[in-house]
Amino acid sequence: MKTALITGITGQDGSFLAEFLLEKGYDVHGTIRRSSVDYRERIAHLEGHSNFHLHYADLADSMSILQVVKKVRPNEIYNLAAQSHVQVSFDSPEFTADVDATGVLRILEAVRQCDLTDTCRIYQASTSELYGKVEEVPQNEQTPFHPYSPYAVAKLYGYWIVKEYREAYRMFCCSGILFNHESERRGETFVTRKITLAAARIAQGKQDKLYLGNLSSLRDWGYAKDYVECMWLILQNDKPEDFVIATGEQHSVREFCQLAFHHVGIELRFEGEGENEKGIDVKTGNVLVEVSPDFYRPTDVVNLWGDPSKAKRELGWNPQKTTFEQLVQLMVDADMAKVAVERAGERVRMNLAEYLEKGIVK
Ligand code: G4F
Repeated sequence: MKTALITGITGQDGSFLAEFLLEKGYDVHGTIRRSSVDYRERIAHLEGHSNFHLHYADLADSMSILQVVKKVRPNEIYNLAAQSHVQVSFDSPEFTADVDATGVLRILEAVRQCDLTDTCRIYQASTSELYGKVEEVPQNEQTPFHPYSPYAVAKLYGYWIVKEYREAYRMFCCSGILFNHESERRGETFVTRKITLAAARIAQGKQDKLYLGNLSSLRDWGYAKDYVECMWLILQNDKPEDFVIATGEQHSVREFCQLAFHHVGIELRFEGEGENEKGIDVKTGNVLVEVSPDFYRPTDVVNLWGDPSKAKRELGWNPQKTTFEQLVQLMVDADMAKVAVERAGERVRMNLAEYLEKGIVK
């Protein structure tokens, strides 16, 4: 039985990867951070599984990383933990650098200090944000990097330190350069989830309007569940190499929005430009989407489009397993159900309050 250690196991990718590896028969260990608020929602269904174990550790704390690596002695480490929000990195650049840059070094050094360099393979969650102010479209493994946010600069260090340890110490460590990957488990402040949740709330009368930033930004959006398979394939390869993971298809934020609203039965027409652009309900004429400069970034990456040819050819990975249309549909369906459950809960609470007031129930 192989043993895997996943940092960031409570996140979207970590939870999908844990499920994937458990199905493959792995003993799965994950690191979590101490917090007074419960953030284990995505992995709650796995707790209690005999091959699933959690440990307290933090990428900002080298001793905690060293201890968990020493205890678990994993065959594979998937370093998915990060401060992953690009806009937040402008407000917390130092924290982002500590976790997303130095944190990678802490993992690599822990493996070295525990004498696991020959037996432990390491996957580093790298990002298409490295291409930033893009110098080529579409982007592949040879495209020059031009990071364009504190997040991307930190992740660039992570990319290069992995390459350095691979060459200096012959470690099997690789970066997956992942383009945007979304799902029903995506955090609610990333643009796709913000849109699908708002579309569901607007359709069910729980929200009036959605405010977004740059509607023209272009992304290559894939399904996170498909991407974790590729992370695993990268570590099963004969040689340690870096791979672009993307769908090879590009869409704008505006297009994502139109498709999401279409799935809840609302056709949107966009009118105007820049800050004055609006998404209007074709049937009612109501303005449902507006632009707010609050969501603009000091520097924004606007043209990401990945070329997954290498992963397709060398790993046999299928980048189009879930299409863009299917991705939007499954996210909207999940949020429609979530909002419906919330509304049902509200109705029960309201009825209960009324019954208590009238003395019908005590
Ligand atoms: O959904 P986003 O916040 O994702 P972003 O910045 O592309 O980063 C994500 O993908 C990267 C992979 O390429 C990861 F490395 C990273 O960790 C993260 O998972 O924004 C996508 C685009 C941006 O251009 C942003 O300016 O959407 C634009 N946008 C427009 N309105 C918005 C909004 N983004 C957010 N979060 N919120 C808005 O209201």
